[in-house]
Amino acid sequence: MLNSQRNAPNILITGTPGVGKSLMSRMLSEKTDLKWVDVSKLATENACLDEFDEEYQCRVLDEEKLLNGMENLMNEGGKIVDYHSAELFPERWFDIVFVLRTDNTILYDRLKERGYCGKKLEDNIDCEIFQTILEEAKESYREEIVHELMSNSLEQLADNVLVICQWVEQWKIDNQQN
Ligand code: DAT
Repeated sequence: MLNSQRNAPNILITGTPGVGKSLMSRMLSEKTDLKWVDVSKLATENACLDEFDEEYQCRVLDEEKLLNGMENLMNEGGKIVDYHSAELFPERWFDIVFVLRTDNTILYDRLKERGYCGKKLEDNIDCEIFQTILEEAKESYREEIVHELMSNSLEQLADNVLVICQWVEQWKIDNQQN
C-alpha cells in the first residue's frame, strides 16, 4: 500500500508558473488541516539553490538535498506540495496530483504582471501550450491519480477547492486506521 503510513493524504499541485498553484494551495490549507509546502520557498530556506543559470535567469536546484529534506515531512502525510514540475518527486509520496491549466492569453497577462519578459515569458507560455507539466505528471504518476483542472477564473478556483476538500474528507473515511 502506497499510503499505509499516512493518516492524511499528500497532494501535489503542479502546473506552469502563474496558473494559480500558490493561491489554490493557500486556500486549501485554510479550508483543510493539510499543510502547504511551497517547494520553491523550501529550497531557498534549506539552501538547496546552487549557482545562477544565466540562460534561465534562476539558480540551479540541488535536487537531492531538497528531496532528502522533504522525506520526513512527506512521510507524515497531510501535505499540499506546490511546485512547477511534476517529475522531481518520488511517486510514492502522493495520493493525488492536480495539474492546473490556464488559457494562454490569461496566463500571459498574469506573467507580465509578475514582471516576466523575453525568453522567460516565452518559455513559460510554450510550457503551457505544449502541456509540458501535464505530460510530465502522466509519465511520473499512475494516470488515474492525475487530474487536470482549469484555473482561468476565481469561480473555477473556488469550485476546484470545493471538490478537493470533498476528496480529502472521502480519503480520510476510506483510509481510517482502526
Ligand atoms: P503560481 O503559484 O502557479 O505561480 P499564483 O498562485 O502565484 O500562481 O497565481 C498567479 C497570479 O494569478 C496571482 O496574482 C493570483 C492570480 N490567480 C491565480 N489563480 C487564479 C484564478 N483561478 N483566477 C484568477 N486569478 C488567479
